[in-house]
Amino acid sequence: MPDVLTARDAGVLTVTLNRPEKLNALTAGVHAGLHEALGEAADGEIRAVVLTGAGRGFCVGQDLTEFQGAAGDVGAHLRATYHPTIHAIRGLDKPVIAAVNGVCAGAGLSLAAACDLRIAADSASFVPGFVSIGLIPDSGGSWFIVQLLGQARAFEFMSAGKPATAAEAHAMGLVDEVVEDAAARAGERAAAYAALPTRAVGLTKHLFEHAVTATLDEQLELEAHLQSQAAQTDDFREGVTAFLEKRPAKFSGR
Ligand code: T3D
Repeated sequence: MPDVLTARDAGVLTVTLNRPEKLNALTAGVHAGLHEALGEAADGEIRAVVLTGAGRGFCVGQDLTEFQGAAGDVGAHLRATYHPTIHAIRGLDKPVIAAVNGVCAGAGLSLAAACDLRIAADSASFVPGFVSIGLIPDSGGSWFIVQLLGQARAFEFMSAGKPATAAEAHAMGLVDEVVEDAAARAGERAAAYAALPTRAVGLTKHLFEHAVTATLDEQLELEAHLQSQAAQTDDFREGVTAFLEKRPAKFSGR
């Protein structure tokens, strides 16, 4: 079986990490599969993406058996494998929803945090991971988790190495929803996104990403620039026409 599976349902692409016996630990093979799947997600027919794990784990980060003996140049490994994955998720102009079906640790936590939304199963757990083996948060974890939790809480959570339950993760702002079946709920949320004006959703993602480091003037300029693009879409025309005709809009994603 491939290390990463993809399935299409209408405009939704579900990407499943598929090493259930190792709780979907990340190997070179998983990275390659993930890059291919995220490439497939760029297809214009896909309007929302769900990322999940097979079995009882979401993802437990780096496969530590690859670190047996000398770890080698870990920085180079991160640049070559993890960074392109994180950039692919953030650069995708459509929402990526993490369905955190089970344990989520180390770089698996970074992967979930890089997504636009996180839906957790009530049985899921969140394990900082890195510090427990003498490493620091990587794969964007030090950036996304600060964005989500704020600096003080992020430090407390990531430096203590203590796992959080799904309920605790929700209380601290790490996950958006806790439900019994994360994959089912993420599928519902993705289907709802797939019926929205996809270009506007994607441009909003880009705009908010930029806001993290921009000045007000830079942000005002980007809003004006991207609004010009949004106003050129079929979905903008449909949205206005539907409003004036007092009927529900039917968005095509174009
Ligand atoms: O350049 C770079 O790559 C650096 C990047 C580093 C980024 C990182 O991700 S560092 C952090 C790596 N992750 C961890 O430290 C988590 C390690 N795992 C655990 O602490 C525990 O497995 C969990 C708390 C997550 C879950 O515990 P439990 O009791 O539910 O399951 P288990 O029995 O420990 O694991 C089930 C199997 O998965 C087991 O295999 P086995 O013995 O049945 O054949 C276990 O060895 C395997 N597994 C779990 N995590 C990993 C793993 N195998 C390889 N690598 C793992 N990270």
